[in-house]
Amino acid sequence: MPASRMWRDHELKESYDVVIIGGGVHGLATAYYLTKLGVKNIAILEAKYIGFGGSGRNTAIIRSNYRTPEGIAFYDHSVKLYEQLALDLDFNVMFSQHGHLTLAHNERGVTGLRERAHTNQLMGIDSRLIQPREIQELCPMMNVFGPQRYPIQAALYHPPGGIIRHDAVVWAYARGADRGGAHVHQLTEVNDIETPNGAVSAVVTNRGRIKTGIVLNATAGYASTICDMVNIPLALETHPLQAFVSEALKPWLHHVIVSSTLHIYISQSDRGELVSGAEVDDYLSYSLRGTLAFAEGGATHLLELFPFLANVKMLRQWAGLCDMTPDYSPIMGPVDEIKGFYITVGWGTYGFKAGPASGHLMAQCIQSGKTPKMLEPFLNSRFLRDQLVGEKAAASVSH
Ligand code: PYC
Repeated sequence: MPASRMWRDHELKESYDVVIIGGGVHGLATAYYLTKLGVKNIAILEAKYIGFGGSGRNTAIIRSNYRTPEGIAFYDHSVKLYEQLALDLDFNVMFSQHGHLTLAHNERGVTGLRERAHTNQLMGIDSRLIQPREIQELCPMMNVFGPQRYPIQAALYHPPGGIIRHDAVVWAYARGADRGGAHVHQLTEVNDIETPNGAVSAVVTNRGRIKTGIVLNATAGYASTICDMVNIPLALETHPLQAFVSEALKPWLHHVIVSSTLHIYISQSDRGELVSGAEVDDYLSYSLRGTLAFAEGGATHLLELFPFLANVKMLRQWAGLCDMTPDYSPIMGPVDEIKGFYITVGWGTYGFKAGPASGHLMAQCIQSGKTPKMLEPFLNSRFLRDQLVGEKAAASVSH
């Protein structure tokens, strides 16, 4: 008997109650949680294939050790949903909570991490400042005490942080949404959104027109292109973020290691590959190509922390698109200008870890028509109110 497909193909229906643009973790999670709330007539439109965008191009780091109380509460909600996800979706998403270490190499860095540790602890998050001796115990292979340009002074240790298998997550959400009745439409590109009288009425795609009263923009890279269709400017810039992966090694790295001074983060996957990345490219671009400059810079910084990796081979390199907002926080919720138009965008370099929380809360928002409390700080209107949610210092690698 042929194996059954994880989700089915469908003809495009003439109308759906909800149309979700973007078949990444955010769109699929929203669809899945909507079906659990009883909303079944949903289309998820993906221009390429499921997980083609940021969901297939990230380094799959999960954590909640953010800086602001709003950010911490939100990402903690996501970690908790991730902890239950394999059970909830009946699919092994390979969540490995082996701990997350953010290194500080100077006094200002230590102060920043201490502040974060205190706020994390006040919010009930397992997160604390540790000294070089404990860092060395946790990661014996790291160059903690040897000669270095930027000696390690302390680290923020976050035991529940870790890594997950990103494609397992998107496939499992797609299957869950499909089983709940949602239609997953790949290779379906949105060309226009009709909004007569200030309310969503239809979405025009390369496969035809769909009548609908509710649209969710859950795209990355093209978030502003979709919002332009309804004349809503977004406060974001799109930058590529690159990463690379090494040949498989025996397991030796049992934590996620991040250094913003060295602009590097690294973890070891269950297959033994080292997965590493840096800060976003400093130019605006939609290019998905890797650069030699990034590979050289990343390798150089990595060798400062782990000199023994000098002869390890890099297998492949890639780039994804990151929509960076001024405060390094996402933009979620309904928009004031257009009835029935919702967004979950601006996910910068922190989108994958947030997928379950954004999906869960956006589904509640759409189903009830009311913005959940946890989403309120992230509304698009915060830029007009000048109430930013400053998370730049807690982005894994920020300049
Ligand atoms: O925010 O944890 C993070 C992250 C890791 C890689 C890019 N962003």
